[in-house]
Amino acid sequence: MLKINTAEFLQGVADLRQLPKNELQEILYIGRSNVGKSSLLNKVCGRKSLARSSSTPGKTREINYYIINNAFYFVDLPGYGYAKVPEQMRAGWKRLIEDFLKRGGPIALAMQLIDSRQEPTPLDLMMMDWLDYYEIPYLLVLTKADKLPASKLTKQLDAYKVRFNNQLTEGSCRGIIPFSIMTGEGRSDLLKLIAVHLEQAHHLKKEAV
Ligand SMILES: Nc1nc2c(ncn2[C@@H]2O[C@H](COP(=O)(O)OP(=O)(O)O)[C@@H](O)[C@H]2O)c(=O)[nH]1
Ligand SMILES: [Mg+2]
Repeated sequence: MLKINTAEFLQGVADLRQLPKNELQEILYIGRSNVGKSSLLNKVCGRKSLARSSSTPGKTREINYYIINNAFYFVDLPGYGYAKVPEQMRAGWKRLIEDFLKRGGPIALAMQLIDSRQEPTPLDLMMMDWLDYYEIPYLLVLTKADKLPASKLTKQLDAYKVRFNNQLTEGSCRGIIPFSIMTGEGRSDLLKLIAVHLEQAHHLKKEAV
């Protein structure tokens, strides 16, 4: 299992020309505002306030880079789906995210976060389509799992597995993981899967040389 020794905020990127010069493997975090992205990042890193939680949802439009163990990046993509965001800003978000995904950077794994109590939104589905299209391996992380009784969570997990069977078998979805910052559920699974995908990406890179 991956052990996180150091985790530091590196920089915000509002424009792809500002990407870090030092290219390292990336683990992406994606989801709508308020889905629990900052909370999950902090929990995974075992830190209280590494990821800055914005008081105005939808305002953080930058791609935030964190450097982990001085070896790879956690990349927090700007949250989406906040109703009050002007259309022009939304178009900017879409362009930034798609350009980012298709730049062919060393993305080892993406986490697509969805609230365990809810259905995926049209933007969640669009993101998953992009991840499949660009063949970026991803996990569906069902957040706030503590807010559902165990039986309902199991049902919801089964429903997601049925609904996204195609993505799981033919697309690039590598699993569906319930997660909670309250109980710690899902944390060790995520750390294991991050380690596996960093290792795989490392081997792929070696083969390409
Ligand atoms: N009960 C519970 N609340 C959570 C969990 N994860 C996040 N939250 C709460 O959901 C709200 C939004 O979380 P935040 O991490 O700021 O979401 P973000 O906008 O996606 O970064 C906050 O009030 C969190 O405390 C969880 O696993 N369980
Ligand atoms: Mg946040």
